[in-house]
Amino acid sequence: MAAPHRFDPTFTDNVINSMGPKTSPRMRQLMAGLIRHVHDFARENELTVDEWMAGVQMLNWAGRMSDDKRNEGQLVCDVIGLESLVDEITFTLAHEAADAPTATAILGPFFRADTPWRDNGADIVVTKPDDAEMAFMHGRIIDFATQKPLVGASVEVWQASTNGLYEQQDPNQVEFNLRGKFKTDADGRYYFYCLRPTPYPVPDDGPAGKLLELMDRHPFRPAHIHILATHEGYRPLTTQIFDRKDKYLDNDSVFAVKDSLIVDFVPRDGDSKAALELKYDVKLVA
Ligand code: MBD
Ligand code: FE
Repeated sequence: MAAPHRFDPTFTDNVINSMGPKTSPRMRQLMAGLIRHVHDFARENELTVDEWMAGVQMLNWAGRMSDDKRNEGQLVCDVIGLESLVDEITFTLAHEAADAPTATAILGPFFRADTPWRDNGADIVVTKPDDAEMAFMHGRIIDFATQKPLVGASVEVWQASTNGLYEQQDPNQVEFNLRGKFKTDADGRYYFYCLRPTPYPVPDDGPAGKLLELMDRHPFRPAHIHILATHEGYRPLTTQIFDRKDKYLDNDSVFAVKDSLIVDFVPRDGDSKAALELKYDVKLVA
């Protein structure tokens, strides 16, 4: 009997069934799903060799562009909403309870694991842009179940400068500018000076930017500050907060905005370092 034509869906079953017995159940499930969906995608769209090869070249381009300062593969996932979708799935599975703790948001490609500790009250704006609007950010890390403050919890923050660049993208910023890791004090509080964040475009000189252009989409993200809060015995929380005044809240190029993560910068009196203030409490779940 002749082999089934490749258009025939039984071909897909053959590929899936070629997995051996040592494959883990989860791997088998994920690969079966992935193979089924990409085969269906190819069949439904009558994908040509040229179109498939363009996709391969985009993946290779993303790989070539990626290093410890740039995670282009992640950015490609971001512009098609995949990191936001898996973030939402993970959050929903973890918290079936109606009353949710602080919402999560995607980590994004500019996190640095080696960010230095700074003392509460420090200024993360080491390279100060001329057009900086300074803000005093403060809040508490709280146990979601008891609403009690958590002492000695860690809060890591990072943000882009007003020129739209994170420090690792910009040779004119001091290393670790606009990043810091803080420990909550005896009242569970953290506090530091930062910039009022400004909207900026995701890097669009690579495959993610090319995809955006081909889809006739803009690269802008609303102004945001990244937060990673951790405490022993609690689920680590990765999130971002967004300035309510931003014009890109409804069309973030990486689809990360959630209503509960929109915050208000308010005027701050009597502080020569900052004319604005932002209070943000983070609720962790054990
Ligand atoms: C960013 O700054 C970011 O936070 C995300 C999620 C994606 C691209 C650039
Ligand atoms: Fe970011």
